[in-house]
Amino acid sequence: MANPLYDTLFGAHAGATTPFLHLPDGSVWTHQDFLETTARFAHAITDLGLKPGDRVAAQIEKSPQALALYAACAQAGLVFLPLNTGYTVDELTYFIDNSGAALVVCDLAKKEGLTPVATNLNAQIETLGADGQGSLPDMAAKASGSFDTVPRSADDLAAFLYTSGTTGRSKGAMLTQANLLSNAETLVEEWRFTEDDVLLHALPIFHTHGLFVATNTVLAAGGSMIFLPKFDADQVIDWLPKATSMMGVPTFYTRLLDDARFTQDLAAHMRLFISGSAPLLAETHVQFEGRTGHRILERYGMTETNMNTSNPYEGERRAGTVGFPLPGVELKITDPADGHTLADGEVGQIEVRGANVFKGYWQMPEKTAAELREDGFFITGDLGKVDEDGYVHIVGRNKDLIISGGYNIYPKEIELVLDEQPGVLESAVIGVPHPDFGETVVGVLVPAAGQTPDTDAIMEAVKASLARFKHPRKLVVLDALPRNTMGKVQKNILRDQYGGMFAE
Ligand code: MCA
Ligand code: AMP
Repeated sequence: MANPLYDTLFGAHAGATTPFLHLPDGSVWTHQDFLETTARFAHAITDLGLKPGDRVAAQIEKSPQALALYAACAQAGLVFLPLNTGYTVDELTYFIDNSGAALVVCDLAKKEGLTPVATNLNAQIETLGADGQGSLPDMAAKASGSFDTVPRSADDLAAFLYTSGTTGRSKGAMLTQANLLSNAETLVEEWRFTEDDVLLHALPIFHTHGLFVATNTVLAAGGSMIFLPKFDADQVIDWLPKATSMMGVPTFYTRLLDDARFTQDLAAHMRLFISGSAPLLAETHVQFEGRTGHRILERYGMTETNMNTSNPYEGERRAGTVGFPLPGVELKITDPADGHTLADGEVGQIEVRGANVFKGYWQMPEKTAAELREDGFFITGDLGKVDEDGYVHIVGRNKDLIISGGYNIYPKEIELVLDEQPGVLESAVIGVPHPDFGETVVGVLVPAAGQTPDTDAIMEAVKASLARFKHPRKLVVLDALPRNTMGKVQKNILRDQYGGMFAE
């Protein structure tokens, strides 16, 4: 095949006049409409001089055109680098620099702030707004609706997704065509997606969940999506009767359960609700079944690996577990100390291997070597066990990570900002339970000798450098951080102390 990803997910639908995207205003894009826009974008980008393998960094609002930019990169053999729309210029500068992006696509409102960054880093800059308008679509409008697909092999890179690390420096996870395609094809089978499926899509499209798990799976099946700009309970409730399936983070489901309009009747037409990106409380699972008669199917994945495990489509979807390794994915539980494989029932680190596992971190060979073993097993940093029936349970994390509303937040990144603030000697950032987001961020500050940190000024400084979802929801000032005899900060003690802060 000339370009496996493009040909299978997109090209396969050439000429199809069946719906692909149902938009909130009631309009519909057919598969063919989408492919024409894709081809025009592919012309526009290559006319700018980009060559296969170049990176396209995109911080753009969700729209059909934004999705077409992803498809256009696949068609032109470019590496798509989607970025959270909440990232600040500081954060974006790192991604553009580290990836060596040749083109930055952003909203018009962000252009002024990003132009000096792009210029310094020798990247071109074009705009694409939430309404589908901008300089890139302007160029695309003049181009042909057909484009000669650039040949690629399954091992070529298709996307970079940045994921933070324990050191606070984000790493570009390099995902190949085969990584994305193998996972999409597996999920179609496992979750029984067909061309009759209408997926309610309310996730952002700059992460694995919304972009690959949701979109690629629907595309591989030839189905369609109700493409909402974001999760909004009113819109989801309006559209749910027209959908057959939905994917979401646990916050979607707890918010729906909090709404009296969300009833069994409303969900009667649905065949499948899927949850992932963060732990779904067993209590939510049970409540959801009581309300709708549906058992949520929980699955487990990572940016580096796409999806690893899933509860069964047929068979028991067991609350509090993430099901079984997907076909083609090997999973083992190992001892973090020496890597030896542990017996079923024992808790250790989760390692996975398969065609889904990424190629490594962009230009970070040491970090790649530390997490991706030579034999192909990837050390996820999650702690878990396999029970007597083969279900995988995630019981904790061997990495300092907070998951808030499905977004990953690495405390170190926030601590680095807090530590720099006037009057602060040091800081520790912890995740505490939150009724809406699952977990939320709390910053603990230790004042420098004789000083009183101005927490309002510190929050302002945090705003300037970090995306909103990473901001501490509370700052606490303490005389000293609890430490063990090795001098390591005991975050568990802080979590115990402040864990009830946001209790309902
Ligand atoms: C928005 N805010 C948040 C979050 N989202 N703060 C913390 N955590 C968040 N997740 C900010 C808003 O900017 C706002 O700031 C305030 O919090 C309240 O916003 P609200 O209106 O309640 O939020 P929202 O816009 O409704 O968004 C909540 C959300 C959204 C719908 C849960 O965060 C979301 O769509 N999450 C999905 C993330 C996702 O796709 N993760 C997949 C990663 P202010 O107070 O200033 O107004 S991929 C992954 O993890 C792996 C591969 C996997 O397994 O899938
Ligand atoms: P990310 O690095 O953003 O791709 O997030 C991946 C992390 O999200 C995993 O390493 C897990 O810690 C977490 N995760 C994803 N799905 C689940 C799930 N169903 N249950 C618990 N944690 C999950």
